[in-house]
Amino acid sequence: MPLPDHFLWGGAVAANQVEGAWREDGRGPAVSDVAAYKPHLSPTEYAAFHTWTRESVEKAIADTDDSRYPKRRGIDFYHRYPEDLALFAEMGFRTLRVSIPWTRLFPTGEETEPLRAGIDHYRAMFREMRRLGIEPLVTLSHYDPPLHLALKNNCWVERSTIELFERFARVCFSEFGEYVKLWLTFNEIDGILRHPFTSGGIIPDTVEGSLDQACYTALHHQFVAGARVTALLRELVPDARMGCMLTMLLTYPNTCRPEDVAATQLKERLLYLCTDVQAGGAYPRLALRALERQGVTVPFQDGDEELLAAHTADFISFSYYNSSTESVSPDAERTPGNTILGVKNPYLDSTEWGWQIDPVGLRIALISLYDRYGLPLFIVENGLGMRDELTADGKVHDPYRIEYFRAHFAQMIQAVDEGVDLMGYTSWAPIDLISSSTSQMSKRYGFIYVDQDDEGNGSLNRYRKDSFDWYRKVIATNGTDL
Ligand code: BGP
Repeated sequence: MPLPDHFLWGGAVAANQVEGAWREDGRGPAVSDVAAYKPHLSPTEYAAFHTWTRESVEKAIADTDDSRYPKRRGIDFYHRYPEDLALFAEMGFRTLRVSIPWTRLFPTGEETEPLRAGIDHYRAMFREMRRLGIEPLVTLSHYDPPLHLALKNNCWVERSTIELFERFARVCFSEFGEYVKLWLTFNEIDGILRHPFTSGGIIPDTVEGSLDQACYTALHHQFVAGARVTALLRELVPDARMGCMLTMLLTYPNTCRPEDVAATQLKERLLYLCTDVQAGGAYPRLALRALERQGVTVPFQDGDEELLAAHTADFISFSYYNSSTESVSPDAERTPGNTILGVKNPYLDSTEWGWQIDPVGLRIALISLYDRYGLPLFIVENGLGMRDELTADGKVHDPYRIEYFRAHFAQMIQAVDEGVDLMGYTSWAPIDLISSSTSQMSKRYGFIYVDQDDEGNGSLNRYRKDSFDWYRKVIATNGTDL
């Protein structure tokens, strides 16, 4: 049996998509609080960064009609976490990935003292997870930089944000380190290049100079911050481990035309830029040259290179939802998918949101990453967003979801059998939540159904879907019975 006994099965959520209670216990506004649900926009249009302007952000924050901003209400996990954790424990979870919003501890990001209420809340939650035998896996930054810093100076574009973030991380490690031994720095750190506002607190129309330059500057600051908090974790919680986190956007050449292969290679080089820095400890020469050719300079300061080399990640985590296809031909048929426009792959089916389902791609991703870095891997997001139907007798029949996971698990197990060192797997998401890219509730991922619609109507009651029992069985048999 390839999966080790200690394999960490579980699920993953992000605070800004589940917690709600956005004004409670002194929490300050985060960029996620201004994400409105806009039914008339397609997912790709919605997620496109250019929809954020200073005017739209200020208008949204002044808008007191919370019903238009689903991430402000989430699924009320802030209050209902004991019930939800109990359901996860019932499925046999050995781990749960959550995030701690910076603004629950430092409302603007600039305070010198953290909020006690925030600390107490997460201490209680992590204690409860431990009591249930669930190992917390905690992301420090998951698409929720403080809105104050975004409006003040485009947050991560400013180098001084590094110290502020370090202050936040120090509180997290000293207050929660007793319970939390697995940490991640930035969720999908590469996301800042595709959606700079939600990822980096960058408001495009307020950026001086090119947006590309601002994004790579911010990314560099996140790399430096990541290395600094990794050093801090080693000092404060020596038995803990720090992971980096990448959006594993696997790309195939559309044809064997050499130009398609070359274009794919370039895409791949930029894809691995983040893990090369965070896990490998340095910017690769070819990627630096590619940036230079784009007119982008990395804002190195004295000591940065040594710091990045000294404090690399202990493991590599990643999200994997779909693959895309690269073509240089203008006639190739394009398909929308998670803000990335790729070319339609005729061998794969897509979801309603244009995400191409590719289980074999998961094996390819695992092998590529392990081959390149030789570090332990952790799949921290993978799942299927679909519309589900709650029947009158409180059931949700979701064979499509079981089929999706079954196919992905088979490939994952095969990769482990081929020699990949895989620490665990957390599904996105074990419970229905607000979609990151579209702010929809109706794009559902969970094994647990949450009674709430896109407008926020519903009892918020939780229901076990058919996939709930199936996943429980998979965990109980450590993947032998799919
Ligand atoms: C990842 C994010 C998650 C999550 C997931 C699904 O990019 O890290 O926060 O939401 O995508 O995306 P969506 O909610 O847009 O379907």
